[in-house]
Amino acid sequence: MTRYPTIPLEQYREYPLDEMRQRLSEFYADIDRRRTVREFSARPVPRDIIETALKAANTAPSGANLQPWHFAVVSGPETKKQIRIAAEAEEREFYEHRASDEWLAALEPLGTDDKKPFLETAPYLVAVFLQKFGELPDGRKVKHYYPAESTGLATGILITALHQAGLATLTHTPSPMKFLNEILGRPKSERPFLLLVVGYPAEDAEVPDIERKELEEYTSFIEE
Ligand code: IYR
Repeated sequence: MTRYPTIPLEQYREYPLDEMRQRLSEFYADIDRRRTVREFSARPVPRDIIETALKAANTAPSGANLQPWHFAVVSGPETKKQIRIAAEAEEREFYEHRASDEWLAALEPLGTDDKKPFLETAPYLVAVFLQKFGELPDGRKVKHYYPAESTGLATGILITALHQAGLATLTHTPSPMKFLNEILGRPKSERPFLLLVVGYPAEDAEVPDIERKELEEYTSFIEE
């Protein structure tokens, strides 16, 4: 492989410190309002909004810049229904048999159960797939590096971009999610990573009154 040619870093912008603080505190105040929503409105969202958010997601850093993700964007009612039926079947198994008592206890405060009506109500379901391998135009396989980390980063940017646009999301993780490959026609080399439910919150949506950890609880600064 030959090296990429290099170009000057013209897109970088430095801000004076006061502006840096201002921008960051505005960003933090905004992202701090993000809540995972479980009740969605059926109001449509234009496709270009989703496309731009996906372009933002695709800027995520990735192992060897191989961009090891695929986003299958579902808006068709028939496909959403198939996904709901399959997800609810897995979830019934999960809540009734597979989940440990400890896991069920951790979920209890959230009040989640095996009913997933939002999978049909919300205008978009974005199924995020992690590609263990990529495929060259001639069919040869290319190994991907750090695909889980990379796809997680891309998904984080996607959620942030959609929040920035004023849309709500739910990171849904039916387990196992193999049914998504079948319904969405994705190859075996792709592992379903999560199902992102996207739309406006329902008018009467409520969220659990949770708290986030304090900075001191989740950070350590090593200054010598
Ligand atoms: N996948 C199940 C259970 C679930 C698991 C976790 I971890 C959550 O934060 C929430 C739910 C479901 O979607 O209900």
